[in-house]
Amino acid sequence: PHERDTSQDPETRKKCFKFLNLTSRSFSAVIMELHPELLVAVTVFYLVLRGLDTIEDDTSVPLDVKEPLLRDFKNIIEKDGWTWNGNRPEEKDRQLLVEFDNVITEYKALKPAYRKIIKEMTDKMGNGMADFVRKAETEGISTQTIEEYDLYCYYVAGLVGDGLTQLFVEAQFGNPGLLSRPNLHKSMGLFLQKTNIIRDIREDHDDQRHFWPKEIWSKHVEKFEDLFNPQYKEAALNCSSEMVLNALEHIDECLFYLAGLREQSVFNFCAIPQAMAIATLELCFRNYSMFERNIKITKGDACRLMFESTQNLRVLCETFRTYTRKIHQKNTPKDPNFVKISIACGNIEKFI
Ligand code: PS7
Ligand code: MN
Ligand code: MN
Ligand code: MN
Ligand code: MN
Ligand code: MN
Repeated sequence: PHERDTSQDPETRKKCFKFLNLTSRSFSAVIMELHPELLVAVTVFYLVLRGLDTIEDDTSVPLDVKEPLLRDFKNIIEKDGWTWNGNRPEEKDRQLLVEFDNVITEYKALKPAYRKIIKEMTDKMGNGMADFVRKAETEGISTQTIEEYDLYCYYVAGLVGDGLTQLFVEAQFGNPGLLSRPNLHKSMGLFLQKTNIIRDIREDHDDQRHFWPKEIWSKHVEKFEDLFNPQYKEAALNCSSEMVLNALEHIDECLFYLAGLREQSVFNFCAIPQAMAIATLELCFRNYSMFERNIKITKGDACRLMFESTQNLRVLCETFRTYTRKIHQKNTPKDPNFVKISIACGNIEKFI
C-alpha cells in the first residue's frame, strides 16, 4: 500500500478523506488505494450513501422528518452549504451530516458523467429506503417475503453495485459487457448486504429493526423474538443456516463479475469486501453466538483476506473454495436444509 500525497488537496477534499476514515467500515482502506481517476468520485459516492444510510438507520428520527430527507437527498447533494444536525448524539457518523457541506462541494467539482451516476443512484436508493421505512413504521412489520427482502437489498446495495459498475466502465476500467448483465453487479451488492443482515441480527433486533424475511423465519419459530430465546436454539440455528443458503446463491455471479474487471486497483476494491463476506458467512454458519452478541472475523483473518484478494482471480477463487468447504463440513443432517446446503456448496466448489 502506498501513501497518497494529499498536501495539495483543497480543504473540502481533505475533510472528505477524513470522514471516509472515520466512517470507514473496511471500505476506507480499499477506496484510498483506488486509481486516481476514480478516487474522489468513489469517495464522494461513498459519503453520499453513508449520509443517506445514517439518516435511514437512526430510529430516533421521526418518519415525517426522515421520509422527505431520504426522498429529497438527490437534490440535497446539490444545495451549497447544506448541513444537518438531526441525528441522535450517540450516532457514530453524526458528524458527517453536521459538516456535509464539504461533501456537496466535492460532489459539485466532479465530472458531469460521474455526478449523473451518483445522483441517479442516490435518487433510487433514497426512495427505496423511504418506502421500506414508511412500511415498517406504519404497518409495524418486518420484511415479509423473500422477494421483498431481495428488493430491500437491491435498494441499499444492488444499486451501489450498479453505480460503481457505471463508474468503472465510464473510467474505462471495466468490461462494458458488465453493463449488459445487471444481475452480476446486483449479486455483488446483494451478497454483501445479505451477509451484513445475517451477521447484524442481534444489533438490528436491539434497534427494533428486522430484515430477516418472515417467509424464512416463520418456518423455524413462531415469533421473531423466539430466535433470541435459548430454548429455541436449534430452531434459530436452522433459521440462520437457511439465511446463509439464500446468500450462497449469489456467489457464482460475484465471481463472474470479478472476472470482468480490467484494472488491478478496481479488482482489489471489489474483491476484498467479497472475501470478507464469505469469511463472515462461514463464521455465522451454525454459530449461535451471533444471536447473543455482535460477531466479527478476527483482525488476523481480515489481513490475510486482504492479501489473498489482491493477487489474482485464481487466488481469490481458492479463498472462496476454502470457506465454502468449511461451511460444507459444518453442515449437519439435523438441519432441515441439509441437502440443499450440501448441493449449494458442492455446486460452488465445482464451479470454482
Ligand atoms: C460507494 C464504495 C463492488 C460492484 C454506505 C459496496 C447500508 C453492505 O445495513 O452501515 O446499515 O447495517 O454496515 C459504498 C458492488 C451504502 C455494497 C449498504 C457505499 C458492491 C449505503 C455495500 C456503501 C456494492 C447503503 C454496509 C453495501 O453498510 O449496513 C461505496 C460492487 C454505503 C457495495 C448500505 C451497505 C454497506 C453495504 P447496514 P452498513
Ligand atoms: Mn442502513
Ligand atoms: Mn448502516
Ligand atoms: Mn450505523
Ligand atoms: Mn447491518
Ligand atoms: Mn452495520
